[in-house]
Amino acid sequence: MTGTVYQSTGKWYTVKLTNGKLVQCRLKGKLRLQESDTTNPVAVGDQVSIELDGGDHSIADIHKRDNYIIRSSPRHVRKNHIIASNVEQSLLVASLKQPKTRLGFIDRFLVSCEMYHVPAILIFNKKDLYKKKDFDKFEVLKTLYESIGYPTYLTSIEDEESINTIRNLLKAKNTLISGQSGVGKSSILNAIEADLDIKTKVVSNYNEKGQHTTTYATMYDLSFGGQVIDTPGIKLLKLINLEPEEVSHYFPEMRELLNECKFDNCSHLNEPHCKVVEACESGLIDEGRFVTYQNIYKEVKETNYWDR
Ligand SMILES: Nc1nc2c(ncn2[C@@H]2O[C@H](COP(=O)(O)OP(=O)(O)OP(=O)(O)O)[C@@H](O)[C@H]2O)c(=O)[nH]1
Ligand SMILES: [Mg+2]
Ligand SMILES: [Zn+2]
Repeated sequence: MTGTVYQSTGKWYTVKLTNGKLVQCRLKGKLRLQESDTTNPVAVGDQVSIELDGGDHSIADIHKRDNYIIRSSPRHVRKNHIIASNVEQSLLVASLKQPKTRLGFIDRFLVSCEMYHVPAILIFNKKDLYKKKDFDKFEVLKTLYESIGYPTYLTSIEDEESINTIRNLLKAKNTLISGQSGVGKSSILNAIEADLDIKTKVVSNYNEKGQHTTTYATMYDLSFGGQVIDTPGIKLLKLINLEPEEVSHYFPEMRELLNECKFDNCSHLNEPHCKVVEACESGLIDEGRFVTYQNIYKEVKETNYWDR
C-alpha cells in the first residue's frame, strides 16, 4: 500500500492511502533508527509505503522527494526540520499590521523557495486593518516583488474578493502555506473552505514568544481541487544547506549580473567594480533586499563548515 503523509506529530502519522482512506501509522523501527540530521524522518507531503501488521499500519519506506522546504530546527542544535515535501508552490502570508512582517523574513523565505525550486506567491493579509500609509507601502512592495517574479496580493479574510483570489491561486495545486504566527494562515484556509474549521486564535501581543496556534503541519484536501499544507508560524528562518557563494544565485534580480563583476570570486559585499553593488547604488536592486543578502552571506560564512 502507498499513501501521502497528511500530518505528523512526531509519534503518529496520519496517512491518506491511495484508496482515499485515512490511517494512523507509526514508523517502522528501521526508519526511526536511521542516522539522520533531521528531527523528522518523515514529513507532511511525503509519499510512503505502508505495511499492515496485525491491525496496525506502519510506514515502512519513504519514496524519493521531488522537493522539500527545510530549515534549521528551532529546538535542536545541529538538527534540521523538513517543513513539507513534494509541494508545487508556496504561499507566504505576511501582514503590515498585527503582526507586522519584517521584510528580511520575507526575503529569507524567498531564498529558501529559490533553493528548492518552489514557486512562491506573496500575500499581505489583514488589509481591513491598513491605513493610507500601509496601502502606499503595499503598492511599493507589490511593484518590488513582482518585478523580481513573485506575484503579490493584498487580502483580508473579511473580503469575498480576496477569498476568491486565493481560491484561484490554490486550485488544483499542492500548496505550502507559511508565515509568522498570527498573520492568519489558518483563518484564510477556513475562509476558503468552510468545512475545514481549523483552530485559530486572537493573538493579543504579537511580539510574545512561543504563541503558536497551529502546532503541527497538516495537509488538507480542497473541495475545488488541490491540497494545502497549513504550518505552524515561523519566528526566525535560519537557512541551511547553503554555501556563501550560492546566496546571490537565490536572489533572482542579482543572477544575471553575477558574471559581470570584476572579480570571479566576488562576494558582492564591497569589492570594487561589483555589478551587484553598482545596481544597488543606481536603484536597480532594492536596498533592503541587498542588506538581507549581506546578512545571509555573512551568517552562512560564519556558520561552521560542517553545520552548513
Ligand atoms: N482583521 C483581520 N484579522 C484577521 C485576518 N485574518 C486573520 N485574522 C485574525 O488573526 C488572528 C490569528 O489568525 P490565525 O489564523 O490563527 O493565524 P495563523 O497564521 O494561523 O497563526 P499560527 O497558527 O500561530 O501560525 C485571528 O484572531 C484571526 O481572526 C484578516 O484578514 N483581518
Ligand atoms: Mg494557524
Ligand atoms: Zn559582485
